[in-house]
Amino acid sequence: MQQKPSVVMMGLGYIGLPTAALIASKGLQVTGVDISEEVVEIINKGSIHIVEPDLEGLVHNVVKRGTLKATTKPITADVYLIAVPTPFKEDKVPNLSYVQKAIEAIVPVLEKGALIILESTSPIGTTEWMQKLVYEYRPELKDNIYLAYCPERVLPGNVIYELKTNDRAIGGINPESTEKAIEFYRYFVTGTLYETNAKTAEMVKIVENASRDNQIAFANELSIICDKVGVNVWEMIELANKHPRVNILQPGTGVGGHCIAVDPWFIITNNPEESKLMQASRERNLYKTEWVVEKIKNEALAFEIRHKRKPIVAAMGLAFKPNIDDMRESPALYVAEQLKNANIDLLEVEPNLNNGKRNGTIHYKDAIQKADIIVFLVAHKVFKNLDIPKEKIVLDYCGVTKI
Ligand code: SAJ
Repeated sequence: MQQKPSVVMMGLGYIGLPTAALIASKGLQVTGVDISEEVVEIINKGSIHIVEPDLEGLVHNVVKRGTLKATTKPITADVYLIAVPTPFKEDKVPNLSYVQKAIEAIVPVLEKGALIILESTSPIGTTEWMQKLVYEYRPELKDNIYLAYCPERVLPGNVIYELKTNDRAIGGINPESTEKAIEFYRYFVTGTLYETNAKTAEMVKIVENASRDNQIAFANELSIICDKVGVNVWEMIELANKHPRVNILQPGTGVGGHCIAVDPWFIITNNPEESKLMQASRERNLYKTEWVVEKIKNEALAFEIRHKRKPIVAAMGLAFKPNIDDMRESPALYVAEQLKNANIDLLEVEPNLNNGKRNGTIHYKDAIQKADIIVFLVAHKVFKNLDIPKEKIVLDYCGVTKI
């Protein structure tokens, strides 16, 4: 029987850690590498530093079994996976320095026949750039190592399940690399593995998120038009979606998280003339959040004029999307901050937060009692079917109270 390949995972964050743990659970020997000593220490104790359902138990098991070990330096392995951040600077230019550092850490221990796979969202051409970088440091390895790009496409909150079951697009710098990478993913993915080339796979990842951004922008634009003409946007979309070929997404407070609001820039920055629609979608979604802030401020002002006192406003939900506690790039959090900056008396509610993650948040039932204006910013499950006294003003920007 063929021996299972040894694996090094560079980056133990939201994608790297679950992927490393899943691979280790299939009996492959995985060395997880992270620049943070603290993260390494936490993982080696069988614990985790991020919030993701089912992850802690999985990490605990594979660490105990000895198939996952965390460290700050890579060792020689058959397969190197790179899942490090590719953040943006202010000017929206992707920052490949973490990928570069990962490659520089790997090259001294690389051996002939190794396979390097990049999973981080990256500009088109990054895998070829990685290849050049490796050969610059180790010219003798030219044509003797394999490189491929295979984007993750898992949904935060459902990562473990989707890592196993999602189909994947896998693109090598040559057909041999693609074939090697596909063989590797077969160890832990049950979804279909589609062969392509590196550039296509890189673009697929960005386009998936850009496409969702575009579709949400359409829904958000509809919500602004509906508000002006006096139509209930939620009812209207529900009815339009009864058409067999129409599937409009849901409008909201804006687009948050670290993927959809960011990834379109990976294309826009290098192709500004050709990506006008993507830019417009991005701008539309950003504008939606500002529009929500203005609507709430206007309502508060109207209340003050009517009642000769400032209202108390409840911000219901701070996370970037329903039923999670993640507040990164959250439009709801942005709205709350803007309202506070405008000296509005604000009660913050985020039922998914563990104690201590944000000071001053209160229970949603208390907020409903105390507030004059109740603003729904995130459609958390617990906000459905709440009993809200008739005299309260309700502003719903996420459809949780629906029709
Ligand atoms: N949103 C809306 N209306 C909708 C759907 C979403 O306003 O109808 C908002 C959400 O509230 C949130 C934002 O969009 O603020 C993004 O949420 P999401 O659930 O659409 O996506 P993410 O950011 O959690 O994960 C996305 C996923 N990509 C796609 O669905 C195309 C996921 O599969 C990717 O793996 C992930 O980005 C990533 O890492 O790139």
